[in-house]
Amino acid sequence: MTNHYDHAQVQEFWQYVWERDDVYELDDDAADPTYVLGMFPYTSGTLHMGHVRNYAITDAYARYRRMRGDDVLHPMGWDAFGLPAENAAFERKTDPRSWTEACIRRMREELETMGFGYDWSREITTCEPEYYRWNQWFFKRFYEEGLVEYEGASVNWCPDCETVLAAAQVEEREVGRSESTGRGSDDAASSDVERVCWRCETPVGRRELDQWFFTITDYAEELHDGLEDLEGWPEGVREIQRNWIGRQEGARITFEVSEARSASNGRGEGTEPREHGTVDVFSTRPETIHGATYLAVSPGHELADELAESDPAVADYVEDVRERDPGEVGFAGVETDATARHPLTGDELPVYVAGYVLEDVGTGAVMGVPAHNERDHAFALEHDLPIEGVIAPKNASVEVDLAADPYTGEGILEDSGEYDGLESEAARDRLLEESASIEDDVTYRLRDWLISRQRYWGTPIPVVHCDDCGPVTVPDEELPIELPEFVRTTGNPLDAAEEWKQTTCPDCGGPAERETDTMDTFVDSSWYFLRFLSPGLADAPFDADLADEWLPVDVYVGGEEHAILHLLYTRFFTKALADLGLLSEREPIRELKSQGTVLYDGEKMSSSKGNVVAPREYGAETTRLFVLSAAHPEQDFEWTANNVRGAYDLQQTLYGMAADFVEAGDTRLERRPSDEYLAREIDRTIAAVTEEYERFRFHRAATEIQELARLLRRYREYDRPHEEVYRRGLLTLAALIAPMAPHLGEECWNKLRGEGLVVEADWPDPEGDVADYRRERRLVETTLADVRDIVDTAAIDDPERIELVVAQDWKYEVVRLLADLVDEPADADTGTLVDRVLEAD
Ligand code: ANZ
Ligand code: ZN
Repeated sequence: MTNHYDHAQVQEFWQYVWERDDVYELDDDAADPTYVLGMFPYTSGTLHMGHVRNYAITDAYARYRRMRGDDVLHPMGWDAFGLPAENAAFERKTDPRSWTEACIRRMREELETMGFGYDWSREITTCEPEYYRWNQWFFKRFYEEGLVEYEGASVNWCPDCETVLAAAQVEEREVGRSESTGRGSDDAASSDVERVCWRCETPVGRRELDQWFFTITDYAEELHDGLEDLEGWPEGVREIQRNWIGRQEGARITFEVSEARSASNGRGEGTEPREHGTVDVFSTRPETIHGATYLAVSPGHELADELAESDPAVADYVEDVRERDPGEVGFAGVETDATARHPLTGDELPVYVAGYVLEDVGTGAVMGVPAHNERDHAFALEHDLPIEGVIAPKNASVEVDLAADPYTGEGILEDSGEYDGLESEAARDRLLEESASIEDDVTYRLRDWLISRQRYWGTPIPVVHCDDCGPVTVPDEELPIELPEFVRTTGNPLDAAEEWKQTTCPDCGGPAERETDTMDTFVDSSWYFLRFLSPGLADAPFDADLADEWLPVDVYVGGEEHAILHLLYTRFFTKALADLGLLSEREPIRELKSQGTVLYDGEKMSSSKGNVVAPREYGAETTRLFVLSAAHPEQDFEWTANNVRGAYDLQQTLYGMAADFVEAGDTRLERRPSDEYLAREIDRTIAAVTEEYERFRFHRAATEIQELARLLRRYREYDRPHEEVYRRGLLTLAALIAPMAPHLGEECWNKLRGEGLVVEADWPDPEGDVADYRRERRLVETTLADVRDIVDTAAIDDPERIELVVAQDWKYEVVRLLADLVDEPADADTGTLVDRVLEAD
């Protein structure tokens, strides 16, 4: 075809028209818009293929919903705080704000070039005081609600980024044994993993610092149980969250502890036995209690603190462990002067302080059962503690050598007094019922959210430190606490901003210093979806009435790497805001789609790998169409020049067909069987594409559209097309492709109709009963396969079979194939055709 589609010009024109007509702007009085959101980009400088794919998906869906008649909220903003801006500023001798603003300008232009239909009137930028003041406001509300803690903690520290890292920002990396530090690690299993910073991959160390936390653990249960009902979320993401929250059912067992042995080992000062009250342990296997041969508390446990006061060995050990990486702690430990009374047997058990017992898991204390627990077994070997088996495998042929390995399975109790002979589960039930010292309990592995960052480019924490009053939050009227000017320095620039730092205490009026930590940027992204509702609101973070009507987000699309951090924090925020009475929803996102990776030569396409194919290289629309048609959104796919070309050709074809129809004008008016067939195929395609869009299967929608285009083309090549039927076919193609390729859709729509915008057009409706056509389609397919088979094998000596085929005479394709075979016009009478086919044999 001679009509060439000039994509650059077409794109520019329609983008201009959309903007002029504000077609993507949503009115505040929309009753219940469909909220479609792509995870907003971090302002790194340029869009990569992952962004393009992400936003092509949300855009196609948003456009589809708009054509279905929904009001659509499809906003965009900038996740603009964070360390890379600071690093870039440092390297380029600029400041984080200028750098970030330049990134935003560039990325916004790239998004506009792609023609994504955003309501830009709702654009938000997290590094603006109008935005981050609400982070500070939320911090204060959380503080008042008891959801904020300020605690000295041994924290993960990245020496390269010079900042604290949240647990979820520490990644484990396999290292070869030869590379291991060899610094006396006793733990063979863990010497193979190194804990590194998620951003710069520098090995992470420990530091003791006063830090701000959001107590997300208060919501552990709801965060866990709520996953069950998130039916619109991929099971993979739910499972990752479930594991991260780490719900464990078990029992809390109370031991009485006293310092009874101080006289005998000569380490303690006093000879009087000292009472230490009780220590609770958490166990998932309370029925092993008769096998407990010691009690161990973590170095951060209050009993360890108490004992350290009078016992230098304990003090030294506690100090030593604090400075170590958890992976290096191994099974070292120190025996204390204390003993614990076994709640059932009354035996006195030795009490250890041991680094393998984690401070914030369970109660921070364990009963050591070396016979049935891996870690306790390793500890017992190291410290020569007795190993007493109390669970025998049910299957007597299973060999158990407790000196070598623990038996960790369930089984039959032995050496457990009155519980002997019971199965594990029955024993658990009875113990819980009968022993006052054993209570049902659930623990979670989830840790509190450490939000303090010792960096400049983030939200200042709205607190001042007063010598007399301690940490005091800043009054609401003083918000936002804006960042001072950036200074180039190693460490935290806020520490160097003396003038900004010195202030007065809101409580006593005395001199005070501002908190110099800023908030983790995940605070910004935890609630940004709310700010889009009312981005300009000056006296509240969001409009509560709109939130009631417009939430939750109907569809949220982003990378699976956000399965924990962002998506968990967002859920936490929503629940906390609901409990503050600010929101009625308790879950932020109804349907979640995690999109797969775009690969290039088998590697992830990313700027750091230097293999990004610039979205512009093939024209924006080609890129969009390609990323959508290449694979299901959740699958990875390979970027190949060939397939990109395919997307480009499809545009040329569709445009060429529309232009040719308008220009050629060689249509006819009387209807033929082939027109009926085509009309049905148009209907069938509408129904099929609709269903594919509903399910986010854009790749299948594209295939259906392509097939209809092919059919229309053959129809056109074969005969003069029927004016009305053919026009409907072409308009249908324009409408169906428009969500994925809106510029092309507009151009074809405009050619065919001369007026109106396809973005504002109604989604096409089938004219007939589609259910039947689907069945017909299957029939046609088998029939066609038959005919091809006949043609291929020249097996045309079977008149009955041919007659069967041809009897369905509306099947234009069949008629045409047969006609081709015998060189007859396709509108020949089918009876004649059969005769001729048979004659030809
Ligand atoms: C006694 C026991 C006997 C346990 C037994 C297990 C098996 P897993 O094993 O991963 O499911 N635990 C409890 N608090 C801890 C802490 N703060 N630091 C380290 N370990 C801790 O986790 C459950 C088990 O982890 C608990 O059950 C406890 O050991 C240990 F045959 O108690 B168990
Ligand atoms: Zn004060």
